[in-house]
Amino acid sequence: MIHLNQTGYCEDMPKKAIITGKGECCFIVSSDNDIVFEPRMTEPFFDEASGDTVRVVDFSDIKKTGVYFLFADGLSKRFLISRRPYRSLSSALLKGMYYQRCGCALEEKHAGVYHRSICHTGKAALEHDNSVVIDVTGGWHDAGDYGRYVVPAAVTVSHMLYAYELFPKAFEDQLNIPESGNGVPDILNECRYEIEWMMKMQRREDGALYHKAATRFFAPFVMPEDDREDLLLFRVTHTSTAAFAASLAQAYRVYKPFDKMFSDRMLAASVRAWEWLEKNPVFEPFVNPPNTSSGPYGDDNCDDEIFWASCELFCATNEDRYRNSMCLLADKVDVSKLGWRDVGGLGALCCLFALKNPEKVFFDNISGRFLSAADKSLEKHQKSGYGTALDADKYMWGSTMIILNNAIILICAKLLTGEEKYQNAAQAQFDYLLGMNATGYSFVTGFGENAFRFPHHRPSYADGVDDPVPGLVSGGPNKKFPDPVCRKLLPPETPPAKSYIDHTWTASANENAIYWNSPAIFTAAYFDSLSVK
Ligand code: 9MR
Ligand code: ZN
Repeated sequence: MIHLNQTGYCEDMPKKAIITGKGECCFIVSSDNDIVFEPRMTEPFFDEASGDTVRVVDFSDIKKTGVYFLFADGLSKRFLISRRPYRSLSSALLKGMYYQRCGCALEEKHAGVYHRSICHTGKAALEHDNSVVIDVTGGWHDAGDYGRYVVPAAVTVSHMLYAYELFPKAFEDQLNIPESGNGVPDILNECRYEIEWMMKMQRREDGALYHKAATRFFAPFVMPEDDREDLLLFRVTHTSTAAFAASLAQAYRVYKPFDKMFSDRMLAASVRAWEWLEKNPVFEPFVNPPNTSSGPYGDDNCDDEIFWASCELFCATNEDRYRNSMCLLADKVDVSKLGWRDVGGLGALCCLFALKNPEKVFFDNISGRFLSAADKSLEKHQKSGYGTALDADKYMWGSTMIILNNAIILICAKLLTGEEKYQNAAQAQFDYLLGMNATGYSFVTGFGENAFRFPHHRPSYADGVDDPVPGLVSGGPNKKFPDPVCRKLLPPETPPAKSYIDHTWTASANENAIYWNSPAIFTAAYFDSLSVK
């Protein structure tokens, strides 16, 4: 088999593919037969996560743009080299967020064949006290389901805002979403749609955040507008209040040049959330109440969320109360985690890239620990046959997220140190997403010759359109919790990196989620920004 980046390679960047055969007759031909090239190839070596014996083929020396074919062992794969290969991918991943919008119709002029009517417009009643009824219209559907959850929402927005802050050149105002052309980059227009919803999830009386808005049970596989069950609101939580405080304080800084009033409103909301946390120090982890089944997003530790909020609020206000909390918690949290449960890495991004004049000792502490995490990812990358920075025993629900979050860490390590090795390792994670992985699938709908086609995504299933909604990222291989369909179709000895089938009924291996799209947006924006000269 030949596994490569099915979206393409950038003319002046490294280019690698993986082959699992003997590598006999391995050569590359351009489609016009102009170039015939014999690539370098490593000795075969064993890849634990996939059980494959692989060779890495390196054709970085080909720099001429065009269509090529890689031949090896009697097989061939087509690929592209171009000047700006990731521009449309980066846009599509962002547009993928637009397709997740709730509480508005997706009009044909923006959504094409994926247009649909307005959904989930009813008010939501508090699950344990139906005298509380509020309007929580808007935001993005979390994933293939229609729940809307504050913690993953905040994390997603933050990934996207950091992508914008660090690589503004990759973002334009022409995505063809309703706000396009308003003079604000569309990534900020899209995030604002989520932020406005998050602000509705803040309890008016005291600034705490309701954990989520969802129907009692996951909806059947119908279009969102046909999901007519009552909406419920779930109790306020510390994790959602802190993650909200953090992401809104970040958003305050990002939107300030575009809309001062909106920006001030976000800071005020963020401070109110923080003040609730101060007054309510007793942390109670969230569990789904009995007889409900939407995403739990439970978490038994809130230090990392509070650390993140302290960093962003300190950055926004320069006030001691946030600084003290930030310094107090810094050593208690893992500063390299960017997922929905562990968010210390988002606080680290704030310290490393946004804080003005951080104290040297503090900065060195965070950057030292951050870079040592990057080095661990780098080692994993070097050890892996496919170059994937993920240990064989870590292929679990949403493995793509861990891989892409490692790409973010590696990219940031490149930004901090200037060292190419980090960028090259990050690229292997990006190549993984786009097909250079043991399954041979590209994990972005609509991108690649062998892109996955059957996401566990209700609209893609129910809309009557053949192709899935484009620009969605799959959760990827999951050795740990395969759904019945995986257990039935995959032999038990299937290696972790191959524990995947492109099938609608595998929530644990083939769903999409907003916080899997967002690190892909970050990574694509970085690689795209390298080709904007
Ligand atoms: O991404 C979440 C994963 O880490 C958890 O193991 C899993 C089970 O709780 O839930 C995943 O999140 C899902 C959420 O609960 C509901 N919406 C879809 C999410 C992606 O599958
Ligand atoms: Zn909806």
